[in-house]
Amino acid sequence: MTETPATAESNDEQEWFPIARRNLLRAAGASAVLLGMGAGTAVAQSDEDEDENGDDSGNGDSSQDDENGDDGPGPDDIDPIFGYASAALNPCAGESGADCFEAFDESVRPSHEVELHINLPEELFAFAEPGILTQAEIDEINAAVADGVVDADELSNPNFEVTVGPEGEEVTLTILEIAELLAETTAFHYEPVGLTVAPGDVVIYSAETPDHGVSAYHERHGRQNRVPEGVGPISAPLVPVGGYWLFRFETPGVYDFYCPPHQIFGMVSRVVVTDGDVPELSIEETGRPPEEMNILPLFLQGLDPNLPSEAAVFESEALTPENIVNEGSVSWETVVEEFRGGEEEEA
Ligand SMILES: [Cu+2]
Repeated sequence: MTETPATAESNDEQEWFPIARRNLLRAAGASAVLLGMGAGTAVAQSDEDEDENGDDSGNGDSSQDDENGDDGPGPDDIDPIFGYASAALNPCAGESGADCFEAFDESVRPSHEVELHINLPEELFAFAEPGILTQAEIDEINAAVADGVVDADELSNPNFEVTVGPEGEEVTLTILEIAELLAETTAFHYEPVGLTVAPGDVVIYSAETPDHGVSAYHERHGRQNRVPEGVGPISAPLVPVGGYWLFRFETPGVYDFYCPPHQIFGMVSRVVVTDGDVPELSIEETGRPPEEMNILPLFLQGLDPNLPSEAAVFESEALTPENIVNEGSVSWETVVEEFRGGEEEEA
């Protein structure tokens, strides 16, 4: 499923469209088959699956029998630490609707989705090369972008054109356009970044872009414990694009997660498991705390989209356990806007 405006995820769509499209088409076919069968006993199936009774839900290990994992998980397939990972068709990939959950066996059916995203406009990298922009231009662009809203009159020469690229493939943008691209950059994130679930609920994490994981802040990962007491060192493998990871939340409380490759860019998230009350956030000093710095500007040659660090994400008002419970889910956009607004007041 997806909920973000096309503009915010345009890079996702351009770069990953072929895969997302293929999954979408396959998912549509699979859903039609399942809906035709009716009943909640159906499991996610491949086109090749000849089972017309949809009764293989009782076979908990069916997915392990198929090297493509296309039969999907069955009962007991979600490990309390490692969840259930699949490189196979994700019925909830891309633009699928909420009925994608129906493709899963009832025993493991998710009731929430979190998407793993990268929104880094490709054009930006061409301009984020040494010697393309002067330090004065970079400083001015960063200042204009800091609050997330770029006005032409914040720039001394907004229509000045900058050209990059090899002969015949040049790209030209104005200073204003570069600033606008930077402001649209929301980089590496979970969507939603804050989520409330009930004990026993299954969450599906959908890899819309590559190289993401989901790991709990846990002492056995060398970090502060930021999960309820007794909860283990939860972690997903790197989830391949178009694939998914399922996790069942049982113990009430607040769970903080990071994406191992992208935590340094602020890619973290919080899940609150509750029957209705607002649980306390518990932090034990068992290891490293979340980083206070977002290093994305280092990768963009000083261009700074002003995004929160992992520590700043967790400190945001939008991600207090109380707000997450009140809202049900909190979008990354909300956290980014709060952070950029806060920076503006300080300036
Ligand atoms: Cu990531």
